[in-house]
Amino acid sequence: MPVSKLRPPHLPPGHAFFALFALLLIGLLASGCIGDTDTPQNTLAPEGEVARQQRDLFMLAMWPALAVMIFVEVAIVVMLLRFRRRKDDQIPKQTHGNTPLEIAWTIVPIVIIIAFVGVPMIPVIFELGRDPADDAYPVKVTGIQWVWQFEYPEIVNDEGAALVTLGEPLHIPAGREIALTIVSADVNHSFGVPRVAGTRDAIPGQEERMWIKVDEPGSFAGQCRELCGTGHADMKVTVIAQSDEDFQAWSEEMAAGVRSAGTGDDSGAVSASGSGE
Ligand SMILES: [Cu+2]
Repeated sequence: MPVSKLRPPHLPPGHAFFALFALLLIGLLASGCIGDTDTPQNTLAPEGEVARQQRDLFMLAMWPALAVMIFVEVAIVVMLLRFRRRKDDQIPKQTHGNTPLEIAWTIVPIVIIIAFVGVPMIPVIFELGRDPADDAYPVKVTGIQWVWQFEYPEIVNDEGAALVTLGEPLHIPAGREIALTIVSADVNHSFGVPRVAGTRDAIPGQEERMWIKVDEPGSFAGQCRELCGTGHADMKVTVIAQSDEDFQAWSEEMAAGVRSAGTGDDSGAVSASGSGE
């Protein structure tokens, strides 16, 4: 069909209504992302060093992406309106390809991304992925269908047995680096407490090492983030960060009445709610 016969597409009224409806629906759904920053599992409201650095990495990538998106979308709209074909307009001279321009707009964005996003990210990624420090407080985390088990090698009873809890909150001292060793007893699980740190998978036959550090005493909610069977939704976890004195007191209390793995009949001092709210 000759270009002169082309007519601008026009939206039937039904389609326009649908487009408007879709737009409103997207707006409504997107508003759910704003939320209260106090929601229990808000990644964007970090309470620990790891979560904070991860949030900053996200922002480092998100803001330039947002700026590019706005620039491109505005340019498209301006060009569509400003340079649209009007009545009696002639077909302009047709050109195809411009090698220097294409090379330029390939190289320039790559340089910008490497310089402003890639380079600043590298040290943070290494810092977050490093092994826990030698003097970090150790806890062994085991994912079990469908409960979390925590072993505290530094809390031992008279017989030298380490404290093991099942389905109870993870207790840690606030302001101190914690060395988590994450394993699984059966299938893949994932240990995730968003306000403390991103997730780390618990994989059978594999030992994952991860460090976390919570700023202040508090209680933080998390849950298993790897579909692990019918009880997956109930596989919640609460991290309770305590001041040094409180943590010391709790440790001594636990050491006095220490239980070893397998004695599931002992209900213990801490309730096994695990919900964190
Ligand atoms: Cu799980």
